[in-house]
Amino acid sequence: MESKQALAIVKEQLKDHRYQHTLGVMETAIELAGKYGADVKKAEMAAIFHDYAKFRQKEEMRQIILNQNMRRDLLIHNEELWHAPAGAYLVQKEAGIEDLEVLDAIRYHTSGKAGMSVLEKVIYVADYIEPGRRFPGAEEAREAAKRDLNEAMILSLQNTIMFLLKKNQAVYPMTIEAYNDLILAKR
Ligand code: DGI
Ligand code: FE
Ligand code: FE
Repeated sequence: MESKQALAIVKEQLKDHRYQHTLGVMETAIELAGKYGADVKKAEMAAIFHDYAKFRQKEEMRQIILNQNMRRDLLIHNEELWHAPAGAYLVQKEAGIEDLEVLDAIRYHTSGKAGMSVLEKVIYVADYIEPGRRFPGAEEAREAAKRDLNEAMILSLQNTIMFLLKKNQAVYPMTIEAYNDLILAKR
């Protein structure tokens, strides 16, 4: 699929602010993929579709998680996590994207996971540092991404985990596993 067609499909699913974020993720993901040796075309596609399900009804996403035999523990954790795995399913079903590497980059873009591929890391980090992101820690992760993709991953995960802890929220096990995996690999 051409990126122009992909963008037109996604634009219909998103509010304007979220579409602008998607354009930022696309631009950043293309840059990171070139720098760190991921497939640039796949990075572009995954970035365009990564938030495809962001505005779907909670109930629809809950049914997808149940019916597609996804991890049940998603349902007891923050609903913010659901649009990533539900999105991977819907992008395949509704937009006809069949590339498993692209679908997995969408699937894991919120939770992260242990043993992420370079493409998955590119999308995770691009989502965190795209130019529209202004939250504390974004600039630090942006600087790290210029030097080392894993360092940028670690900073993003640390910030997200600390953000959740400060709000007294649970942290999804796969997010902790992503963090531990990267930290332990440094030793
Ligand atoms: O969809 P976006 O807003 O672009 O970004 P995202 O897909 O990374 O969603 C991030 C939100 O998910 C962020 O506000 C934190 C929230 N969240 C809730 N529980 C968890 C979580 N994020 C992670 N990584 N792990 C959690 O357990
Ligand atoms: Fe997202
Ligand atoms: Fe996003």
